[in-house]
Amino acid sequence: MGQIILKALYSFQSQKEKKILMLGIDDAGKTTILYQLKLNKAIQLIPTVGFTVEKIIYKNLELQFWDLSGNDYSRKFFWHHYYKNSNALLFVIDSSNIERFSEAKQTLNMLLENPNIPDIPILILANKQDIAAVNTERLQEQLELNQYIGVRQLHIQGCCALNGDGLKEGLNWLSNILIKQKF
Ligand SMILES: Nc1nc2c(ncn2[C@@H]2O[C@H](COP(=O)(O)OP(=O)(O)OP(=O)(O)O)[C@@H](O)[C@H]2O)c(=O)[nH]1
Ligand SMILES: [Mg+2]
Repeated sequence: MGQIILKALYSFQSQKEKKILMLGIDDAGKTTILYQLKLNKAIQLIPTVGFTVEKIIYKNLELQFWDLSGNDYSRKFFWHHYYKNSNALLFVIDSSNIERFSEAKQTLNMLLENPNIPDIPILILANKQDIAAVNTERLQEQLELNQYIGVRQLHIQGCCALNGDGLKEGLNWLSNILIKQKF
C-alpha cells in the first residue's frame, strides 16, 4: 500500500517537472528572456559561456530552463548533448536582425527536422519587438513555418525581453501543453 502511494506521489511529482531547452543563435536574447521570466527585470549580460540553468515555478509546473550558448561552435559541437529528455523547445529569434534571419531559419530547421529531438512542443519567441524589422506574421512566412502549423505543436509569439511584453502569453501557451503532457 505504502509503495503504491509512493509511486503515485512520485509520478505526480515527475509530471510537474519539465525540462525546457532554450535555443537560438547568439545575441537572440535567450538569457535576457530567462532572467526577465525569473526576476521580472532585464539585466545586463555577457554572451553565455556553456549554459545556464534556472528553475521557475509556473502554474503548478516546475520549469527547468536550459539556456545554451548560441554561438557557432556551441551549435555544432555542444547542443546535441542536451536534446535528450527535453519536454519542450523554446527557440528565440532576434526579429530586428534581418541579416541573420537565414542563419536563424537554418538553425530552426535543423532542430525541427532533427531525428534526435522527439516530437515535443516548440515555442518560437520572436524577440526584440521594440526594434523589430518585420511583424510576427511576416517572420512566420520568412521562416517557412506554415508547413508545420497543425502538424507539430508549434507556436510563434512576439516578445520583448527588455520589458517582458509577450513572455507571459508565450509561457501560457507552453504551460497549457506541458500540464497535459504525459512524460
Ligand atoms: N532592444 C532589445 N534588445 C534586447 C532584447 N532582448 C535582448 N536584447 C539585447 O540583446 C543582446 C543579447 O542578449 P542575450 O540575452 O545575451 O542573448 P543570447 O541569446 O543569450 O546570446 P548567447 O548567450 O551569446 O547565445 C543584449 O545586449 C541584450 O540586452 C529585446 O527584446 N530588445
Ligand atoms: Mg545567453
